[in-house]
Amino acid sequence: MSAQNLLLVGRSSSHFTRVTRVFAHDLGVAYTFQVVRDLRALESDAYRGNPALRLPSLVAPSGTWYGSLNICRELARLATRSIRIVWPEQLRGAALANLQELTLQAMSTEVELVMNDAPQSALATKRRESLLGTLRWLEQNVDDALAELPPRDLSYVEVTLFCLLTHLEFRKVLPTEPYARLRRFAEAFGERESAVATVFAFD
Ligand SMILES: N[C@@H](CCC(=O)N[C@@H](CS)C(=O)NCC(=O)O)C(=O)O
Repeated sequence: MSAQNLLLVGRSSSHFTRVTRVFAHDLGVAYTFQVVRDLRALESDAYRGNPALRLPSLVAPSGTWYGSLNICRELARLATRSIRIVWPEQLRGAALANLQELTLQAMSTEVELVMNDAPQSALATKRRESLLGTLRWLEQNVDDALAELPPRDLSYVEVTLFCLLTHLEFRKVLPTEPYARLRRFAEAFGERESAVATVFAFD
């Protein structure tokens, strides 16, 4: 698949976009990147038709795919490189499944906090508590949960967790210093070529 046939619509500062770029890199799938300039745009055209007004989207010969998991799956179908991927539905046991759920929820909570115009509101206070409680849970459970993953080259749960943790620092939403195990995980994962190639930046 040539870069001309695939258009990834997102932002270099977006953690959900980064998830898809890590997958594309590891899968060896080339794409053209189109930046969504205004995250507050109210027309779905700005997001390649996504009526939820969210990014990323992937415009492919098979159709336009909304959301990072859909996009990663389509990238895996398009790839000629064969790698072992662990998808969310393959996670066995509550610890790993909850790690995935809480990571994705924290990513969404973080988006809400970054976009929030009323940081002192009761809702924003609750969301920050939610994020703090989630990080405490992730810290306590990350090592045992990840130890249950089967042999793999890539897993959605690890990529999303890495993108969450690095984004918290990048957008200065919360410091990650108190979470030593999570930081160790992020440091180790951050050495991968695909992590180095997709470092957050403001477009
Ligand atoms: N479920 C979507 C969530 C995407 C999402 O929330 N993206 C953020 C940027 S990282 C966004 O579009 N935010 C705009 C908004 O919340 O209005 C996915 O997995 O890609």
